[in-house]
Parts: sequence; structure tokens; C-alpha cells
Amino acid sequence: MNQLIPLPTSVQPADGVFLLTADTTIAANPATAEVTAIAELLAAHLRPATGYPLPVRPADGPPISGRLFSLALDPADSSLGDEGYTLHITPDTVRLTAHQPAGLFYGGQTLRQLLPPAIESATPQPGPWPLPAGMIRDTPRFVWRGLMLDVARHFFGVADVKRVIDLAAAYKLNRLHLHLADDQGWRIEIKSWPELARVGGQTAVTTADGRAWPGGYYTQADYAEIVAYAAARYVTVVPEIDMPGHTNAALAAYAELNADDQPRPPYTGIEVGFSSLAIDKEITYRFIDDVIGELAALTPGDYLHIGGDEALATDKADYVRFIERVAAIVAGHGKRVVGWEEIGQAHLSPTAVAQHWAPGHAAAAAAQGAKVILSPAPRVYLDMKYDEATPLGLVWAGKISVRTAYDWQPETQLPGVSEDSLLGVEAALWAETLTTIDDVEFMLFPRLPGVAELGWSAAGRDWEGYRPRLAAHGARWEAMGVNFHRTEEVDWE
Ligand code: TNX
Repeated sequence: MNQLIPLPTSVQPADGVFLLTADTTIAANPATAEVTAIAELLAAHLRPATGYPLPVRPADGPPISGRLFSLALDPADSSLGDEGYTLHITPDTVRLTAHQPAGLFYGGQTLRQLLPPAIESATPQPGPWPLPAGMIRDTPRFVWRGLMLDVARHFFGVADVKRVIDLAAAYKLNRLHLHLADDQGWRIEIKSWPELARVGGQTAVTTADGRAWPGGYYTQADYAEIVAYAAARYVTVVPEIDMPGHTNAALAAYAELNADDQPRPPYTGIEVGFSSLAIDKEITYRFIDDVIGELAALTPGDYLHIGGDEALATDKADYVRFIERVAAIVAGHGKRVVGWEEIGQAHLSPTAVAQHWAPGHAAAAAAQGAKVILSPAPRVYLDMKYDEATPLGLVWAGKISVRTAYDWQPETQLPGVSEDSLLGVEAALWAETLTTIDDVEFMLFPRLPGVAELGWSAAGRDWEGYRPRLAAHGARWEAMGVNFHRTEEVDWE
């Protein structure tokens, strides 16, 4: 029980173990579609390595013989909130309870970590499968525990995104922010503006050794598949269309979006800050309304991200006017607007969310009542190299060791942004230098679990306590086939 990441709120070990055996049944109580789906997902995680049938049954159905593992909603314990759970393990039973279904999902993730690492294997392993007896009660610190994936600089297909969702959800992250459009690529089909994906979807960043790299985009059906897969794992997809800068792919696809009506040539380098939508043209806002409207219809989550960073080719007054107008468009489609912290320069409604990364506008956003997500670049830009020897990654925000990504305090990170303004934390993975899922895994692991712990665990965090817990996860990643960085900061088991 001392290897869990994120660190639970309270853990009381007891004597003995519960042995997961071939005659274990998972009971769902109540056996609603949602609770049953969580139980089935957990069973699906445990079946390949154990080889056990692990049937899921309604708790109020025919009597269950053999060993019992129950998932139950407890309407009385509202102190568990929307995401908390209790996990009570005795030599005879496992009882997982939560106030809301998400808590059952998170308790299931904890349970996976309590089993031997071989449980993560895709093929039958010898076992045995002990779960240590004890009692865990666990609730999250922040409602927003995110990961941003840049699919614009290089495209990652549906299977890769599902893999990222699985790995993030295993550490109780609950937001996947998809950076869907940038200078180098447009990655989502928009039916009313088909050239965005058809033209803008063709390009990607040229690799450092000069190879053109294929683009790609999600059809709306692909995107819906990602959203549904994420939702089943209690991850909300937050789509981002970056604007008014970072828009060359759109400006290449449609001449009329440019102030001079000239289409821009496709761009496959890694400079930032040179592009801008035409702030004074009405067609710009028709375009945005159409894009936001289609995305809003495809996105059940509350949030739409409009970027707003590094608009270096837009002057300040234009920028402010643009952001205020676009924020109103997002609200008009029933969504809460999220933007990089530069949007703090505009007038914001208190429902807006500003994402801190570096340039110093988060306090201005918070002062207007907006909420803040913390993605400080020198801590959680996981596209930065670990150290000089890292073959992938950038260095503009520094080198980010595993300790650097973990060893900071969200509560006091930003002067002028008080704790009640904080919605949570989000790691960011920009993809200028990353082309494959192996690259993505290498940069995320082992740093991402530390950011997940900052988002989930309110107290008890410290680097010396974290190191040995993290070390125990190496064997899990091996069993999962995760390409992780074996940093010497940790004594891998
Ligand atoms: C800054 S952070 C950017 C991105 C780059 C990233 C590379 C931010 C809001 N803008 O456009 O991809 O640095 O680390």
C-alpha cells in the first residue's frame, strides 16, 4: 500500500491479504449501465494477466458463490464528492464504494496498483494475485487534472490517443486537452469548411534531420470515438483551436481568412508567432462561429479552448477585441471558454479559464474572477528535455528532470493567484520533436505521474517519499510496454 501514485488521502494497512482467484466475482451495486461498465472495464484490465473469468454480476441478482469483490455507490457519503472513493480490503472481500461513478473508476485504478506489476501484462502470468488488506479513503485536491497533447505539430492517430488516455487515466488524470490546430497542421474535420482538414491536414513539422513528415486529421467520427473512449475513463476532452495566431494551416486552406486575401504557403518549421487571422474581416467570425459550433456539438464536456497564445503578429488592441468577440461566440454555443493566459489582457467573464504557462497574465485573469489552470513551462512542459543527454525535446523553458516536474507547490506557484482561483494543473506535451507514440511515452514517463500527484494529492507530498513509490512503477510500465526514461534520479526496482 506504500507504492500508490497519486498518494491517497488516507491509507490504513491491516494484516493479511485478499487473494484474487479464479472464483472471484465482481458485483455491481446498483447494476446500472454506468456502474456495470466500470466493473467490466476493471475486469477487462484484470483478465489478461490472471487468465481468470472475473464475471461481473448485479449485486441484487442470484446469490454469488466464491470470493466477492463489490463496487457500490453509497448515496449517503457525499463527503466523497464526485471523484472520491473508499477501498476496504479484508482477507474475505474487497469493497469499493463511492458517492459517484467516477469514484468507482478511480478506486479501480488504485486497485490495479495494489496488485503485483505483472497484472499489467497482456498475457497470462503465474500469479498469485494478493491485494494487501487495509482501508483507503481518497479524494482529489483539484477538479482539473489535465494533460495537453499537441497533435498539430505531428499527428497522432486514434489508437495513439487512446493509449495516452489509458496511461493518463491510470494516474487519475481527468482532462485531455487536444491541441487540434496550429501553423503546421489542422487536425479536425469541419464539414462547413472542408479545406481545413483537406489542405491543413496534410502537413506536419519537418524532422530535425530534414524529412517531411506526413500529416493527418480526425474525421468527426474519429473525434467522437476519442471523446467516447475518454468519457468511459472519466476523462473530459477539451478541444483547442488556437487563434488568432498559430493559424497558418487555416490561412493556407482558405485565402479569404487572410487580410490580403492571399493564401499562405504551408508551414512545416517550428517558429511561432508569425501568423494571424484577419481581425477586421467579418468572414473571420463566421469561420470561427462555424468551427466552434461544430466542435461544441461534438464535445459533451463544458470547455472549449481558443488558444490565444503568442499572437505576436496581432497588435494588442486587435487581440483584445478579437478574444472578447470569440469568447462570446464560445459562450453562445453553451461552452466555457479556456485560453492560454494571454487572454487575461482582455475583459473576461468569471466563467472563463486562463491557462498559465509563462508570460505573466494569469493574475490579471484571476483578478477578473476567471479560474486558472497551472501549466508552468519550466515545470510541466514535458516536451522539454530531461537533461543534456535526452535525444528528444526542446530546451527553451529549461531541462525538466523528474524531480523538477514534481517538486513544486501549486498553491503558491503564482503570485497574485490565490488558491481559490486555481482550477488545477495540466502537463503539456508539445510535439515539434515527437513523431511516434514511443516518443510520447518517453517524454511522459516517468514525469507525468508526478504532475498527476500534484493534481490529486493535497498533502503528504515530498520528493524523498515519492522517489521509492515511483521506482516501483517501472515494472508496471515494463509489463504495459511503456517506453519510459530510466532516469538515474530513481533507483528502479
Ligand atoms: C510555446 S506554450 C508554445 C507552443 C510551443 C511550445 C514548445 C504556448 C502556449 N505556446 O506553441 O509548441 O512553446 O515548447
